[in-house]
Amino acid sequence: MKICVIGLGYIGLPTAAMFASKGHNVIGVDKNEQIVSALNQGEIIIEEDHLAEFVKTAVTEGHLHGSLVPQEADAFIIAVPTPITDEKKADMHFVKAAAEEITPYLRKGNLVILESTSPIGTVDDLICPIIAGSGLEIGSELFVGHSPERVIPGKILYELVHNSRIAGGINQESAQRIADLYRTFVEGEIYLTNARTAELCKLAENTFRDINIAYANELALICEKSGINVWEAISLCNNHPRVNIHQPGPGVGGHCIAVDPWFIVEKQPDTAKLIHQARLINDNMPTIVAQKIINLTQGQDKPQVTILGVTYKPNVDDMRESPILTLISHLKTTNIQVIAQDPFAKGYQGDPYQAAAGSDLLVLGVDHNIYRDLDLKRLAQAMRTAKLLDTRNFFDRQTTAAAGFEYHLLGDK
Ligand code: SAJ
Repeated sequence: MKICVIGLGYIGLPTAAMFASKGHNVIGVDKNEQIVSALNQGEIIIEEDHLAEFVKTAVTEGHLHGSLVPQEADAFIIAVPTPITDEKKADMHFVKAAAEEITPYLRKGNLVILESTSPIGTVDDLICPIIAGSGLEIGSELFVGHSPERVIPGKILYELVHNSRIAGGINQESAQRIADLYRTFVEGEIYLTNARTAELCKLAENTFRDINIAYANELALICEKSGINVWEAISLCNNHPRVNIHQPGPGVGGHCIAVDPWFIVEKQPDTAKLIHQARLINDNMPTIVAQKIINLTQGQDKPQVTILGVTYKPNVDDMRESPILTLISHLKTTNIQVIAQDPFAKGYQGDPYQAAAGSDLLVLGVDHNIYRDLDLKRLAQAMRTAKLLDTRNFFDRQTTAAAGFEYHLLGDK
């Protein structure tokens, strides 16, 4: 089949390469000239394990091409960003533009699939009216639906193949055609449903995780006040066969979990109360950590703090919605001087020992595996006051104490 994938980001590009690897003729479309010209040379400008080699092979074998504009194809997959506005509303202008862009190229029998995470009703109320402009009858001449991506950054290629998938169509025929297309590379189950259910499921999965993390964060604050170590408590609770409490931390970041629950709240603010509250709890964590930092550096002349980790989660280079960036902007409104270091984050890749030199507090913000190699003694010696605030239960209290640190742990007395 000829497949046109609109949007070559963290989802569109791996998906395009995956279809190409199975022999389909894939056109990857993006407005960004840098992305398109890199792709046509078999290169990528984003970081994801094994993606560079995978894309290179697809391009070299002649199955994947980049283009600034769509072309006629059998199937069109829309994988453009759905960011959030300052008012916490889904910004759908990329999806709208993509639907408008493909409309002149649509032909009888085509399949149009929305992959971007979107509010309930996007396929029915936004996409279908636009592509109806092709003059083709929706449901019998044009098949349409939503098949949300559910891959986790860092393991995208593995999860694209092995995760189960939802194929939500505007009618049964559309759902079936979507399932048949993804079956080319999906080894997990593919479940058929309608488009609205598929839209809700994607949002509900990420919201489940957000609420669970908010619960862990609330427990962390409760435990601090009760003189209990929340990390030990959660680990003990999770021995129960039906309990799986997530981990607390300095907040929830990324372009999915910190964003998607708002797409539900936006449509039904009076009903989605728990979902809204979880968002507020998680969004408040950087403020809570900032207050701890202020308390731990109180009385210090010209306090300086070094933060290890800036990305939204460990072992990735993505800084979108990172709670650590929020923490840094909070601290910038105080008299505390902040130095941040992160081996993955562009602009923060300095030497960790130099970053810690002369500081009064070291804050572990992101639990990158590479921080396991840090020489804690050397870090403590470089600092003016060897205090450590661990927001991820990454370090061991005894080990840090032996290295000379006064150790403080989020969610502990
Ligand atoms: N986090 C915690 N505690 C935890 C787990 C995560 O504080 O116990 C924080 C992380 O540090 C990070 C944020 O949550 O700041 C989100 O990270 P994540 O690893 O939970 O999720 P994402 O955003 O990288 O990917 C999620 C995944 N959704 C689920 O696991 C339900 C992925 O499968 C989705 O495809 C992706 O969102 C997406 O694109 O929607």
